[in-house]
Amino acid sequence: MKVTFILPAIGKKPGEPYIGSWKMEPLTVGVLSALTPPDWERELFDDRVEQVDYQTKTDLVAIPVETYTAKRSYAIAARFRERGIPVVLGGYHPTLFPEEAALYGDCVLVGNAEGVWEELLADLGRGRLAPRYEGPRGGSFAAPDRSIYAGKKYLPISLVETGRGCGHRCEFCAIAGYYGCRYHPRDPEAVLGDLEKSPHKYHFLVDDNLVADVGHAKGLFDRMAPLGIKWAGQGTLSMARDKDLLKRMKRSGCELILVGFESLEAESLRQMGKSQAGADRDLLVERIHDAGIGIYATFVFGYDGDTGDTFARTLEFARRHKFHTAAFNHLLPFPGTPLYDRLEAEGRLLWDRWWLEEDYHYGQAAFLPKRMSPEELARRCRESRKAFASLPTVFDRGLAAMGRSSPPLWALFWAMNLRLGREVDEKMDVPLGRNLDAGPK
Ligand code: B12
Ligand code: SF4
Repeated sequence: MKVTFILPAIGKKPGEPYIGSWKMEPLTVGVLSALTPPDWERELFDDRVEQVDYQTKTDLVAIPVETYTAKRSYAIAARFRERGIPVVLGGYHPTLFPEEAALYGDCVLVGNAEGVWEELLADLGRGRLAPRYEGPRGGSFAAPDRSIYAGKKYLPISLVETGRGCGHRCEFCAIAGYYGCRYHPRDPEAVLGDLEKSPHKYHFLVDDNLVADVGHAKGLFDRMAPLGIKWAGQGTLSMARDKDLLKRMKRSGCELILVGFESLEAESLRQMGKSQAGADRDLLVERIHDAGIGIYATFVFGYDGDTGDTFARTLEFARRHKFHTAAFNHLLPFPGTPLYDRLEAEGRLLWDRWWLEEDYHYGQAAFLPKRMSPEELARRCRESRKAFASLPTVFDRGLAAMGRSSPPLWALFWAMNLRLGREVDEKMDVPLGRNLDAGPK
């Protein structure tokens, strides 16, 4: 028996290559491959870096689906189903909106695959594939089979999990919906095993909130320190309330941490249910920088407290703290989140399913903001990104980065920032689900 994994891409501008900074190894597929019994043959087509072979001889096609890639996933699924090959859909989007996924696949796996994927394959072998399987939401973690990435041109960085989920309840967040606002730490021994086996020195610890359980995080960081690796991760600003945690993070190889500031507007923070920072925001930022860790700051615009002035204030904040890098995103209603339900109830969605719309482009607002038009929201986000990526700002931030960070972080700074402006142009206006079966990858 053979399973074909397909990692769908978002979309592409005609004749242009796919977005370079997104070409990371797909950890999801590594994990699914590890769970697949050894007597199964397996192959991977990564739509971001190669053409999908629709004629491949296989018994099952398995597609991880995110909301941004749903349209593309369904198109790929249709091509295989025409040939009578069963398709299973899983991941964030099918878990949060299984009713939709069920229309486009023969089978939907809701939740995590550990413990259920094996059962699904056995059922297929017996000719009894069920339309739906329910997996756990956190708890057990399989170590990835990285051999499935062989021959693909990915960025030289390994993705590793140290836990799943997050205890917070931010209104817009798909993680909160998927994991029911609970955090599930992974056994540190298993994390260390993954790190030791990984072929790269640089790692992205993919948890959405690495510091959700501070005790677990500290213990893990202490055990990582002797490995001599470098890593980047994601966590809430509250981590800086614990200086000891920051010290251990740095010692374990942390170079860069993505922090979701989301907003500087008190009303917007209240509305989104984000409570990890307030008046002490500046102090906490300085503490992270003083610990020798760079910050990838992310902001979201479009909440009801946001006005035109919010963008200027946020840009000033990002420039003043000379962040390593920053993202200025518009709010987006993902299905299965309280945000989506609220905007729908308020009649403010521009489309019921923006992710399937023929003309929807990356960077386009999908709802009616209260104090500006959808076009102004999208335009101002783009302008903020470009302003933060302008050369004078990059050099100003680069000098600060040199003073406060290690040589690897400084090198990373230039690698990321010198092409930041170009990257903004690359991503903006990419049409979802289009132009992927021809042209350069
Ligand atoms: C690493 C990462 C990236 C990397 C690239 C990842 C890659 N695919 O190569 C980068 C930085 C490029 C990236 C970019 C973006 N990302 Co991202 N990313 C992640 C992150 C942090 C980790 C993903 C991961 O490896 N998880 C570990 C694996 C093992 O877990 P898993 O995917 O959930 O898989 C398990 C189950 O869900 C299930 N499963 C999953 N798929 C399938 C499929 C089948 C067939 C089966 C049976 C089971 C199954 O089995 C697995 C084992 O249990 C997640 C958040 C997270 N912690 O998961 C966000 C996340 C997936 N990203 C998200 C988003 C929104 C984006 C961007 C759109 C951001 C932006 N505005 O630009 C882009 C889109 C990029 C794209 N799709 O091409 C959202 C998606 C939300 C949604 N509803 O779809 C997430 C959930 C973050 C969030 N907080 O909401 N991302
Ligand atoms: S803190 Fe981050 S991961 Fe946790 S619910 Fe909020 S946005 Fe999601």
